[in-house]
Amino acid sequence: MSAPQNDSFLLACRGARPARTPIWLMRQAGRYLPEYRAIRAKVSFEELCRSPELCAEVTLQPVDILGVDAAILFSDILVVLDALGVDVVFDPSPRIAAPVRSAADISRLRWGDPRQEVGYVMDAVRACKRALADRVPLIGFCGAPFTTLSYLVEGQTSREFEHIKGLIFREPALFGGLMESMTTLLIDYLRAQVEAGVDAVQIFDSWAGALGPADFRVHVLPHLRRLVEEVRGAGAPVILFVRGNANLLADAATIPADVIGIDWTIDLQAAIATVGPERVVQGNLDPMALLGPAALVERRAREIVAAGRAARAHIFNLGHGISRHTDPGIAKLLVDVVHDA
Ligand code: 1CP
Repeated sequence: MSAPQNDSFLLACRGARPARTPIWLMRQAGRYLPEYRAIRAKVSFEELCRSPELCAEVTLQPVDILGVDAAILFSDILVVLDALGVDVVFDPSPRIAAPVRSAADISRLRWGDPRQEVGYVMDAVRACKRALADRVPLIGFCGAPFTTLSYLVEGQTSREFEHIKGLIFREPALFGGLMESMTTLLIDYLRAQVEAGVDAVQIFDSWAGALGPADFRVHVLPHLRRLVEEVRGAGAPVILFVRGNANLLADAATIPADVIGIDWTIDLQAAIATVGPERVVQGNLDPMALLGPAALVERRAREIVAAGRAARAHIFNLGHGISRHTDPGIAKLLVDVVHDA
């Protein structure tokens, strides 16, 4: 496979400092773009995820409209649950009619081969690569084991995580077995994405912050470590994004991910001091800052680029997904400012 013409993102993943700071935005394809809404007016989210050509079209939208330095595959962290025989509907937030909470529920899960059960994701990867024609690299992704299981066990987005934390504290061995199986599935799933052509992968532990540091270390970290180590063996750089509790960062950084994602709840400078200046970092503008005026966006962006110079390399991103209330013009301004800084 030939190398992308714009390789600034991959250079930074590998620890080099390209001439311009590379930038992409978490959830960069989505509802804030009128072009995305136009496609969603015609097909449901579920149909979109299962249509490789439409996935490629929305994956490329932010590349064309904003000029970002990487594309991220259009999909969702929960489509992999197809491999378990679990139905998810998007309303637009995910809902699972039959959450998995007991040993009996767990024993009914199917653990199919993601290459077969979610083969449409790998078809979408190939369609994206064809459509990108090596303009920028393509990022694949999955939810981390804990975040993926939080939806499976809670049945929806949760505030308190009472069911999954109940499982951890009541039946730690049962939870550990479930994490083990989910980790194995996600290793296969990311390896299949790499084989289909993605140039890098990001693991989203969006809800790890629901746990305190001691529980994160015991119940989550060993599985995340195995996931990252085994996926790195497939040859693509791995970005690890653990969101929501800056106190987890020091532990997360003990995992040999190529890039450590930083959320917006910590100053980038402090995050770099925590993970060490030899690591590559990605982040970390508060996505809601994009709801402010252009001058504020420009000032904050320049501050983050300046702070990022203390790291071995820095990939600019938001500290979480872009808000659907974002003006695409402001998102474009952000990309231009980062490239110019
Ligand atoms: O079209 C629609 O209105 C559906 C909304 C939507 C979209 C656009 C959902 C449902 N998922 C997605 C796409 C998506 N999800 C992408 C690809 C787009 C891109 O990045 O350009 C990615 C990477 C995700 C990942 C994802 N889904 C995460 C991890 C990232 C994060 O935000 O922390 C999570 C937690 C989900 C679950 C999910 N799926 C959809 C929504 C609205 C959510 C979040 C709901 C919640 O907060 O629980």
